[in-house]
Amino acid sequence: MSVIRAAVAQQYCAGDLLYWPGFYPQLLADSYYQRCVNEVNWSQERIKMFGKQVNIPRLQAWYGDEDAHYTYSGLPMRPQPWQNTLLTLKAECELKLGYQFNSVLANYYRNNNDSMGWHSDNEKQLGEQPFIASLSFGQVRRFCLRHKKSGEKVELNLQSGSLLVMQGDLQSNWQHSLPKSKKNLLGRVNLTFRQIVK
Ligand SMILES: O=C(O)CCC(=O)C(=O)O
Ligand SMILES: [Mn+2]
Repeated sequence: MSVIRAAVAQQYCAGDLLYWPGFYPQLLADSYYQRCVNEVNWSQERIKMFGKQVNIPRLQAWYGDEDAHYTYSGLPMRPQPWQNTLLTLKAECELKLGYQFNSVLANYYRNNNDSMGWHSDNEKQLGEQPFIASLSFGQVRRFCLRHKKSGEKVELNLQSGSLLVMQGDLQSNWQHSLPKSKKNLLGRVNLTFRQIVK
């Protein structure tokens, strides 16, 4: 059993993937969900696909320190200045993990048709071994991992109030995605705190 599969099976930390399903209790997670939906300055980004501009299937927002510039899926992102709820959540992750973040990519999946395709967060600006803390609030969604060489697949249901950490060689060896679902689903907010290396 790979380290990553062990981490998922045991639902605690092992290797490059660490997972705390109940990092926040449900009532607090519900309240953070509402606050993020209402307070984050969401936008509908567009990307070029097969020569045509299309909406990406979710809303997004990028917040961070002034100098934390980032390009994500070919989209140059200028950070918005930090907002209170995001700063609180960042501080709580930093305290738990003993690691500092200077930016966050916020994703709002409005329903089951919103998704994120297969990718690795392996942009140069994240350094050799990106350390990413991912908070989930709202609808439970399936998070999939696929090994780049062997094709091995691992899935976990990201709970509301959960904290997932991706670190070490995870981005070098694996891709991840958040697939659409056929079932009607409510909204989910995901925050991935990152450290942009200057
Ligand atoms: O929504 C998620 O859990 C994944 C988000 C993600 O992979 C990203 O922001 O790079
Ligand atoms: Mn990602």
